[in-house]
Amino acid sequence: MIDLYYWTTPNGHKITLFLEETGLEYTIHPINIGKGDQFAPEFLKIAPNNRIPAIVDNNPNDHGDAIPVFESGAILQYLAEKTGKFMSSDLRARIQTLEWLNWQMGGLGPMAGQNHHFGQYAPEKIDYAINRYVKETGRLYGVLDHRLQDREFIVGDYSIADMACYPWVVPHERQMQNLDDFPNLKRWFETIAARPATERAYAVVDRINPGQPPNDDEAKKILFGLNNDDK
Ligand SMILES: N[C@@H](CCC(=O)N[C@@H](CS)C(=O)NCC(=O)O)C(=O)O
Repeated sequence: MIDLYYWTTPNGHKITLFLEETGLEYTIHPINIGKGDQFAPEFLKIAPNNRIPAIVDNNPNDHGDAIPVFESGAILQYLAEKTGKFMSSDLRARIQTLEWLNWQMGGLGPMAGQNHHFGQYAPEKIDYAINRYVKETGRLYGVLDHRLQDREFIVGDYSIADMACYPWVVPHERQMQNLDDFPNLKRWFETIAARPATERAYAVVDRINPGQPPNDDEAKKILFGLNNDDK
């Protein structure tokens, strides 16, 4: 049984995508990041960076004590190695999967995250910052589009590299990107969206955070350390 510490955000979706694909048994522990649950001492013991997602694997393959894992890339790699699924054991395919997983973790995720921040949440609209992150998101979409020009998925069969990237392409409109500009990416995106496990993973949102309320002032204070003087 996996305990999943989760909220309904792109990094959270990565892990429900994996768990729904494999059918691993899991229990969701909602961590409402707009209400500050990520700072609870019990959660920080598992996830010292006060960010979701995190897991605890109560039945590790070595039959030892439960293993906590934080950072979505590490979680995907851990689960792929635990199950032997969604990451090839072939030397060359494995390193490519890890390359693209890390590309998402160090590039697409942070740049698209700043795109969301400056485009939607920042109290001040700073053109330089908005343009910088919209452009950088577009550049990264272009890199992925090029990678996908002669293959169905990022590396071989559907893998943790795809699961890491897909949730960050779901909000493409918010990121001011038009998928028609990236035809290979668009085809890949539609293929993954149609997988039954993807539908199940995204259906979790309605159960855990129905209506997905927008971040209100209180949530912004918690998430971004904003107070009234910053507005
Ligand atoms: N590199 C981390 C990033 C995790 C992350 O930024 N999570 C966000 C939600 S997508 C979060 O928990 N934010 C809470 C906060 O900013 O206090 C990962 O991939 O796990």
